[in-house]
Amino acid sequence: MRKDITKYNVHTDKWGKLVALEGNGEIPFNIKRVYYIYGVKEGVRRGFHSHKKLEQILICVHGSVKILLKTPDDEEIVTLNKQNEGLYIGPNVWREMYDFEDNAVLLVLASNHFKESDYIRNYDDYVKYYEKYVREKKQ
Ligand code: T46
Repeated sequence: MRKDITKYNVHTDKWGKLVALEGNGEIPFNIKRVYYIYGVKEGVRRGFHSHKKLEQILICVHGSVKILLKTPDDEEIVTLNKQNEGLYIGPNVWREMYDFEDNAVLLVLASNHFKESDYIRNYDDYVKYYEKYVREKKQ
């Protein structure tokens, strides 16, 4: 695993700054859903799941947040704190979001609609799923 961060073009003029993102353009999939997370209290950790198919781009449009990305082989922590940086998270990666700065807003662009059946919310189940369906494809 390696940080998969893209820096987006910022249109700056005397009136301020604007970032434009298009599905199958800056965003490497067709965007079917947008959601955002905010109002997260100090010390709260969210996530604790992986997705079987879903692809997402996470952008911290205000403040900062840390993202732990984990597979059975690898682990890394990414700090998101720039409005023009997007973190791609593909399928079968365990994620946890924490250290939300006060007033942080985490915007997420997703490749599909909300489907609880795409989530694996237990770490042991995730490892079993990974060993069964993911590892052999990587070899
Ligand atoms: C992810 C990380 C980065 C919906 O009804 N529709 C939605 O589109 C979403 C995303 C959530 N929900 C409901 C499901 C739960 O009752 O909102 C509640 C909170 O969702 P969850 O506990 O899954 O939130 P996080 O912050 O743990 O995870 C979310 C996304 O669910 C997940 O896909 O990758 O943000």
